Amino acid sequence: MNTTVSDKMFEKAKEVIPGGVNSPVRACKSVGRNPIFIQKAKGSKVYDIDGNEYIDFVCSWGPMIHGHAPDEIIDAVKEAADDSTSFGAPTTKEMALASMVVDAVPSIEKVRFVNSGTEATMSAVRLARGYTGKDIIVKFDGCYHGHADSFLIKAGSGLITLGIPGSPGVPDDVVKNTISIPYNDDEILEKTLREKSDSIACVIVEPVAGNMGCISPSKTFLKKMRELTTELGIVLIFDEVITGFRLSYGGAQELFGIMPDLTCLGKIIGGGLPVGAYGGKAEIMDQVAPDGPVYQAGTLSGNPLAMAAGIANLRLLRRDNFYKELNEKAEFFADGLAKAAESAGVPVTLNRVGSLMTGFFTQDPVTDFESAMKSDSDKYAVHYRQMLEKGVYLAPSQFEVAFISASHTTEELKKVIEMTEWSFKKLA
Ligand code: HOZ
Repeated sequence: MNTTVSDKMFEKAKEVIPGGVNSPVRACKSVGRNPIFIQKAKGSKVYDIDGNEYIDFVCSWGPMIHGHAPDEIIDAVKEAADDSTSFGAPTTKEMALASMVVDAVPSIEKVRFVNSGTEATMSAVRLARGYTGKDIIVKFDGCYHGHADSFLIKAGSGLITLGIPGSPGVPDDVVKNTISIPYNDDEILEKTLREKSDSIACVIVEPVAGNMGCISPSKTFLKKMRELTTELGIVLIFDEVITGFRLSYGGAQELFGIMPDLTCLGKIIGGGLPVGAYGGKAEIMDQVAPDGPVYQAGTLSGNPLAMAAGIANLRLLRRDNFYKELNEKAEFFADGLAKAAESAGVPVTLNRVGSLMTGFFTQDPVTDFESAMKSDSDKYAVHYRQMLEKGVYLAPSQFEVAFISASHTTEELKKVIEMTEWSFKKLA
């Protein structure tokens, strides 16, 4: 595989963009090679600027649940663009998408659109603080809620990938208001919430962790969290930026039957355009300006192209058996990968929830940040490079998830399982 043009472009990009990328994991540092520059994508395939073709398991980190460039979404965006790309004023499109979100997500009665997942979580936390009059937020080690100051403490995604514990530039005064505790530990959760309930505004959690690799919640974790937060007057926020409209049409909350007070969304609701949203109980959402005193605003919020793409994306999800078929495909793939590891004699723990999965290079169960960190990232790096050579585009980090889309065919998945076995055997 020749990536000479990508390599050249990366050198040029580094002259004008920090690290040559607009989001750190993309620089591929932890997998020991230069990133490939993508030219275009269709269905399950991405094509780089050297003309190489890859089967894509990054899927733009989640939004492309139907694969790349479905006609319905492209047509909707083109049609919307003909009417201009932004108004900074109310439109019927934003009302239509809001209604679809309210109908779909069980706990959301009202929703506000923003431009990214980061904006959604940042705004939801401000709202929780405004609503409760308390300051402290509780998060979980290895969960990632975007890059707002309050969340960059023992965070997942790029920070765990690059081994960064926090970030310079986040004032101590902000850090002191964030408590980060282990994922899936009911005891520490209870102790923390009971001890500090008078000052805790909210608990924010990824109901399935997707930024330290895929980690499912234990049977009791979310239930306990819901019971405690209700009892102690703490707002419960589900960050469903990854899981929303992915694990089911109503997200992880519908799958597990646990209702948060506020939900953050992004990725799929924008069909690949920049969108985030936060929503929840009307009683809390009515505190947002202009109805209430909690301020949040944005020129491009509810942008007509993004709304059009989101509407088209959600419509496609309502096809009969969509999630059943997607999850079956993912199960087939995960089983195949686990068998490939076994046959190659490489210790791999395969975590999967619906169409999200991660193969951790460790023989032990991965249930939290600490156990995720035990996986052999160097092995993952070699595996990543070997698979790329064979035309498989994986996330350039051990601590991200693989996304299965409706456009991945069983034939393709079989082929990738075979390549994985080949790669694992080389590793062994
Ligand atoms: N940090 C996000 C993935 N968990 C996005 C990475 C990117 O877009 O580069």
